[in-house]
Amino acid sequence: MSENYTTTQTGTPVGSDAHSLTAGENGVTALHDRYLVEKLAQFNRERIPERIVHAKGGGAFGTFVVTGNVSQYTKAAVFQPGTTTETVQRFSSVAGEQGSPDTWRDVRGFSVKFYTSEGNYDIVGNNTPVFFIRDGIKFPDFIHSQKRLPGSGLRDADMQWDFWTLSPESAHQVTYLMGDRGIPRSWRHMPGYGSHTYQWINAAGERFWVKYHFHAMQGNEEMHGAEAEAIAGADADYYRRDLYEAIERGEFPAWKVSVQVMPFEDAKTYRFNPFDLTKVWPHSDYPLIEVGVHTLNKNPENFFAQIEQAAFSPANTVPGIDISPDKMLMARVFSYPDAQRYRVGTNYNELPVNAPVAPVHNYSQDGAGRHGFKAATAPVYAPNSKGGPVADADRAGEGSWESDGALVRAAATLHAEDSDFGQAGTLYRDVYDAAAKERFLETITGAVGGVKSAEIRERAIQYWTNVDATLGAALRANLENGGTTPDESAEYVGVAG
Ligand code: HDE
Repeated sequence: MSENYTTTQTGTPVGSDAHSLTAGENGVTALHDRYLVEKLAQFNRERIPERIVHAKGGGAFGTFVVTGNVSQYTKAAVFQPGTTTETVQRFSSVAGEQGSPDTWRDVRGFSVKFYTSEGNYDIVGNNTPVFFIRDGIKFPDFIHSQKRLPGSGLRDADMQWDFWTLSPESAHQVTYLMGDRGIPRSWRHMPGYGSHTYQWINAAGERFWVKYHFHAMQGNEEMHGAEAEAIAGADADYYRRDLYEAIERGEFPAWKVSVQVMPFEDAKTYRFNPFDLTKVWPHSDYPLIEVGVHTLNKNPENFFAQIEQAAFSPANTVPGIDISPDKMLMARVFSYPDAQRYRVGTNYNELPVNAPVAPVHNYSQDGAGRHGFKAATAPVYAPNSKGGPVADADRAGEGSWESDGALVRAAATLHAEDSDFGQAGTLYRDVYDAAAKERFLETITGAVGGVKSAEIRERAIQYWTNVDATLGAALRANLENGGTTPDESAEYVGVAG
């Protein structure tokens, strides 16, 4: 008798994988055919809600090795000289649903979970150092404008550009998006950023502000318009396949991890608001400092269990690292665990891919899917006189900053050189070479050319003129000469209109 036999979910051997239980060969199906019922019911429940953003992605496991010495800035064990930490990383696109082509123009997610000895530390960033908005309250609106019209279910250039041109803080990130960074050659050939400003705390309790940079050691490479469109049609999983097959070949992609470090007190007077996610810190102000090397060297054994269920969160910090008063980051700290409780379940952190290597001591218990538990004699409340775990502020190493004033709803105070278009113009003029500028103009001509409303199109031309006057003039000329005139009758009046 073979030991390779089929069973029910509860381990009972089954009679057939090909025939339902019926009354005679041609008779009715028996409702008590428990294997048939179980198989169909299990099948109906194979999908969990996809991520509301970053739904399409892929990932792998890796190793982070500290190669620098940043112990003067942080006491976090993961960043101490000589430390090696196992990791899992997920790459993603932002707006596309599951099944959408990897090579559509988009920002790419770049998330790393470090299984550190002091708990899991997650850096959940993108392949661009900035973002479209600077206050999380606008995030659902932003994403709505990038996804689908409520009526037709179609994407809409008018929605996209209506939002962007009415949110000028988006200009820096849109300049990245419409540039070559918008379509990387692969996930292996793109940089990653923590994007936000974070706080590091050293062993003496001194605080610093930092920004993370991941530089692809295999180099940055991009693909452009026609090639990306052809691949999108031929292979929607191009990036996922590239990463998986490279690791299978033993071609392990690696990123050099560095930080920019700002002294705590500099934040108040720095020329840009250092907590404004639409801004970078010029490297001339705060140069890169080497931290380590992150290498991806193991493919997932099961994509759903280990990548689809992976839960990355900016809320996952460790002693010596904390968040900063960045309004986007503070909103994300709530949103990610909330999304993961909804998407994966209450006890998502018990899943192997999310479980820490560090011990878990607390008083949480029960909840759907719970399978870990403490000894029956362990107290389930604090404080207690039964030897239960006790919070230790020193060990926690939490960060802090001064925050005062009446509760208000207002934009952050501007720093000397804060503006919505300044750094976008610098990126376009000083970083994009002539060929990149040419490709950029072609891309925005196509994108803005898709806008039907004359009013929104005019705002888009003004938006790019604010980034760079020459660029704006060239865009206007292209649109007028290219014959893509707005359709007055198709004025986008929004859902309520
Ligand atoms: Fe996200 N984001 N985000 N985001 N984000 C999610 O979390 C959110 C933002 C990013 O591979 C969600 O578990 C808010 C910035 C990545 O699993 C959700 C705001 C940056 C991933 C969510 C932002 C990101 C997500 C969806 C505005 C780069 C995929 C499912 C305050 C610095 C992580 C989930 C993975 C996923 C919320 C803005 C990157 C909905 C509220 C800025 C890479 O919770």
